[in-house]
Amino acid sequence: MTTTELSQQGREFFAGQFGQPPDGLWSAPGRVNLIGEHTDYNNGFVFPIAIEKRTVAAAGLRSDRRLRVASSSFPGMVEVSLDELDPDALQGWAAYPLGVAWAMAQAAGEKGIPGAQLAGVDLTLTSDVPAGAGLSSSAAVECAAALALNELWGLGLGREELARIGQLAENRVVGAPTGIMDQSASLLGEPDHGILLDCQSLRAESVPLGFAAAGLGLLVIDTRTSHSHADGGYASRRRSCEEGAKAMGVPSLRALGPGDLPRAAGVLDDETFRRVRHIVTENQRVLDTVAALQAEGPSAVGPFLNESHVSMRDDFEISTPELDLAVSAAQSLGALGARMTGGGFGGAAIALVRNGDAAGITEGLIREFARAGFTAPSIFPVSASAGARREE
Ligand code: GAF
Repeated sequence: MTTTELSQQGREFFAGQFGQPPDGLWSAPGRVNLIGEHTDYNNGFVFPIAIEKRTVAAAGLRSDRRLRVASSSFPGMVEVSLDELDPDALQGWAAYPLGVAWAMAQAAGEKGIPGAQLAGVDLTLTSDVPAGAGLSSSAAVECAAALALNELWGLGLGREELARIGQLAENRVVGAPTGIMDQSASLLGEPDHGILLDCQSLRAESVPLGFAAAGLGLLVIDTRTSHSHADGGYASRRRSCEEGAKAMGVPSLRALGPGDLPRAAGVLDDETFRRVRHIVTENQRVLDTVAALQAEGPSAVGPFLNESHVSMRDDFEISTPELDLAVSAAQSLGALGARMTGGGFGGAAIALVRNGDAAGITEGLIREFARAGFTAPSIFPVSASAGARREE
């Protein structure tokens, strides 16, 4: 769906819910991470892109203190007063936009704008980012809502602050202990560029990808096995990383390089060592990927994607049989590189392919999934697209 069509739907949905047009429309994209998985909360490096699938927030100021939110993907409207916004009481899909409103009110307070000065808002969400596919539908909602509220409330917060607000909503309100990558990708993305983000300094560099010019494209293979980062697997990986850093006497795993791994092998138990080795080698792979891209062009990144998958499968243990099949089948069908993307335990893989091979690889993947008795995957191309912005 084009953003114009999505905006049109958003405008109509808002009018249907609230009986008047919105004050504005803001959109934010989902993301695909090219490489750098679980490195963000270890203060490491990530290299995601924003994708063309987006969430549109249509919003309008009210004259009272009510917040009303509705989503075209879920039934019902959720209403709460700004005076009763309790981060522990928000649930379900509405926890994302209302969690952002709560985090935003905190940020306003820190800027010396008392929460009592903020007006109520009506807000609707319309999206074509598939939920649960590892494409960060949640960050798209958070960033679209954050952009809308930032402007309607006149807070003037910068993109780095908005990314932190989205992350805070997700950590504190939704209860998923995620890092800053997804919100940063959604807010900072640019067409045909990857975002090299240093999650320690939050310094972001837009790196030209040149996929299309090289005749290459990126396929998403959504295994349609869903995942949730509020479940135990993500949190337990995060805990292992923190324990590994503590045992190694460093503030975060970012402080370790490949040269520290022999010492880590002596200090850590086998499982923690493998978790740590994934983070340390993955940070290096992000930097190597960007260096190879810049020196040799996009077809040089394939081997790093493949290595990243092996590391996630064997060391970090966040892959699934469906993701492993998506990756191995894509590789044997001619992809230049493939890996699972996102938090893992389900969701999607990506494959870097020559455009002329995309149809054959897609057919072959569907065949292999059927042969394995898995649910048919949803396979579609994505390209690096614009970050969050006001549409109207
Ligand atoms: C999820 C999280 F939200 C991100 O912060 C990141 O940790 C990712 O999993 C794994 O790289 O998308």
